[in-house]
Amino acid sequence: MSLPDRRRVTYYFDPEVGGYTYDAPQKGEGRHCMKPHRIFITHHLVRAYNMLDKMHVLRAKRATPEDMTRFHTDEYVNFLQRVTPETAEDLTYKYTRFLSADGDNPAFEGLFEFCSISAGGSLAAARAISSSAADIAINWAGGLHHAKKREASGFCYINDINLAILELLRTYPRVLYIDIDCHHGDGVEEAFYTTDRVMTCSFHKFGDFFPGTGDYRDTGFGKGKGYSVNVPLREGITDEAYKSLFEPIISKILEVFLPSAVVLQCGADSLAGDKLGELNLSMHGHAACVQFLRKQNVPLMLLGGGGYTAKNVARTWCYETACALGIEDTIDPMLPYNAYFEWFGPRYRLEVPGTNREDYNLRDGYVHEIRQIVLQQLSQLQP
Ligand code: ZLM
Ligand code: CA
Ligand code: ZN
Repeated sequence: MSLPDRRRVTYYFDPEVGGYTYDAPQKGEGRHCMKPHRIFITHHLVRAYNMLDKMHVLRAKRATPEDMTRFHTDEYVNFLQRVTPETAEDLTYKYTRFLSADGDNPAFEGLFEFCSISAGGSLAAARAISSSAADIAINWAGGLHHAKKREASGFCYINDINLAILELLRTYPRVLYIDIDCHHGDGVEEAFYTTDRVMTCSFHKFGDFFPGTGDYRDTGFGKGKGYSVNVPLREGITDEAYKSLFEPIISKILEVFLPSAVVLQCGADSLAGDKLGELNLSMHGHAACVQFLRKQNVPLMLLGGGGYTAKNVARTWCYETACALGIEDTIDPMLPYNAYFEWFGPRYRLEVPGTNREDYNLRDGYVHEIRQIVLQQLSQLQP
């Protein structure tokens, strides 16, 4: 007889997170594709499925400037505290420092508060894990993997992931970071590029795609040689091909690295039909990564990240919350009524199907080739 498959799950949610928008009012441009509101919709679905009473639901303390300077510079954090849509140009010396002029990282209203909610949730999640209060800790407002020590990048300002990993390293000898966002997790890779205490592994679209880094030959430096793992993908990857990379590569990493905790960035722009992403995962293919890691019985943090077709992001993160709880098999594929019900027409289902677009990863044996290369690199780590 097997024991019930329960995990203590802590879920961080701040209702104010949905109120921020990345739109720079003074510029009068179109609407920014990063929409914090998707986290609010996710929460509505989680509630409508009655998951809130199956886990610890907490509103984390906001991260303070001092918390943020454990990774970022004082000068940069101080800038983020002071910048407003009106002062952005002056404070950045016409955007030559801290922010970029290209529209990816606008100085939106409430920017610092938004950062402190996102980072506060990930820090609290790390503490819940390292104090053993939770087996799985979730912060869908986190996962902002491009932010650098002294600079914003790719919709990310404060790197909540690096702050969380640094917190975990106070307790644990080794932390594994896995990134299934469609973009390369460059800010996390860079921060831990020279250490063997953090292994980073990113799966991402590569080749003429932001941020341009994440070649499989970039494996770390010095003591960190071999501890950065990159799985570059071509456009259109489907569930089956993704799983045939993810499972053997992560299994090998678990075997050679023996992490004491795992941080999974669940960027949902790797889903089919994403406005920015160019991959083709279904909701179930994406969630298979969560299910696979939950099975490993290692303390697990689940973070958000990208995801630009908001209703599919909400569906997927709601379903992944159910996976964390181990109740995904009991979830009704017909969505329960909720305040955003109309958004989910015409089918009103908890699903994101893949499409019939071509998977360029299946051309000339690419999936097999990249799997062999990465597994070969990992085998060199064995003592
Ligand atoms: N232009 N508005 C992923 C971060 C991806 C750099 C090319 C943008 C956009 C994009 C912003 C109007 C994560 C680049 C793109 C102007 C220079 C990117 C504002 C449309 C808009 O309409 C837009 C208000 C904007 C930005 C498209 N930017 C698409 N792709 C990437 C950054 C973040 O998912 O990994 C984690 C959260 N930036 O390609 C340009 C080179 C800026
Ligand atoms: Ca990635
Ligand atoms: Zn992304």
